[in-house]
Amino acid sequence: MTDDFERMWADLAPVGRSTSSGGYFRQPFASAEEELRGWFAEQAAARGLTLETDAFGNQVAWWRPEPTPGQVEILGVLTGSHLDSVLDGGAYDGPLGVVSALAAIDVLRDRGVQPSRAIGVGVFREEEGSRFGLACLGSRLATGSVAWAEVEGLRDRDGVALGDVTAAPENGAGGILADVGCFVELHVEQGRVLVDSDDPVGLASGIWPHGRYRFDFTGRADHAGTTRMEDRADPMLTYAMTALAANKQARLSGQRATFGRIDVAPNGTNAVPSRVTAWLDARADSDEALGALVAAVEKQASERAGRDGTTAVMTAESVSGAVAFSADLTDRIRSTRSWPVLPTQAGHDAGILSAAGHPSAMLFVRNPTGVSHSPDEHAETVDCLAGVEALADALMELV
Ligand code: HGY
Ligand code: MN
Ligand code: MN
Repeated sequence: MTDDFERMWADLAPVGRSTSSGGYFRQPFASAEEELRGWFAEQAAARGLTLETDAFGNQVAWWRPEPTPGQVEILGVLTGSHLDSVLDGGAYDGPLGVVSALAAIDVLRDRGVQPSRAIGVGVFREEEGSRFGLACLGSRLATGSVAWAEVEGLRDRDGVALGDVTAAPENGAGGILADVGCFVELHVEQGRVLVDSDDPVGLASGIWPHGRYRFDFTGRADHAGTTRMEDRADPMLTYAMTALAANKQARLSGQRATFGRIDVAPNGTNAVPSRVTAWLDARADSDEALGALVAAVEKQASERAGRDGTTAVMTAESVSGAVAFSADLTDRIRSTRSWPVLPTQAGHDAGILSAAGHPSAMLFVRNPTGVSHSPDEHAETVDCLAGVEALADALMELV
């Protein structure tokens, strides 16, 4: 199994990798991600799995057992994750779940397992929302959590509309998840709980509610030299004070707030900008706390704008409510090994499927750096292999 895992991992390592940072650029509907999806199709074919692909490009490769006469067919177990990355992302966030799922099927076959129900390996597209802004776009569409009409107009940074690069997937009875009974996603841990434990693997209790909010700060373009400070309407100042306020609010309330993306117009060195657009990523340990955090930041942005003679408008672009994973499914997996259970502040397709009514659970693999959404994200091969065994044990328990 080790060779198998390492060979697949070596296949993926160079795809979409930056030669300068060592990070990954695997945005959906672009060449690196398309190459990965082609690789997945080859791996599925090599295992005799039946590959289904919806119009959006979500993929599920099925291992369907021979039907037993008279046996009532039960919905399948889905595993897998995503292959797209954030900008300059790590190697493990997403792909580890896909490679581990394929390796786990190999382990089950080595063990001579004849599953009583189908096992699917899923690859959801645009999980990161790094191109079109909405997190878990592929799984939201596949579950019908969002309608195509709501998203086909989403545009990337170059102004390309989603509807111009792909089509609407079916969902419901004709969709790619029609045969899915439950979902077990394996993912690299994005945090440092396991690194301090003796366990290479953990289980997720749930996902914090989180969202992405666009702030449009509008001011008045002017000369950087000839305009007196008191005569300015500078949106960069309003943005800067808002970023400080968000950081303070989150620290004081024990939540998370990040401004990681900003766009300035006209972005000149010797001009007061006319507009600053900035995106807040906010996360909190309850829906109420998230609402309170975002409302406080919005209020302080407006107040600051009033003082600066600018305007500040906030638009929610992507919101995911609190997720509590299936206790039954998690307990059944824990019956194979009493892995520690930990919360996560990172969003996942398993959260979308759970919210859409598919019982879901997550396995985490130890990340010694605890770092993610960065080239520094890491997992030791020995821990990855422990993750494959844990996933194989979980699938055996479920099929
Ligand atoms: O942003 C997230 O939480 C996830 O990594 N997509
Ligand atoms: Mn991920
Ligand atoms: Mn991620």
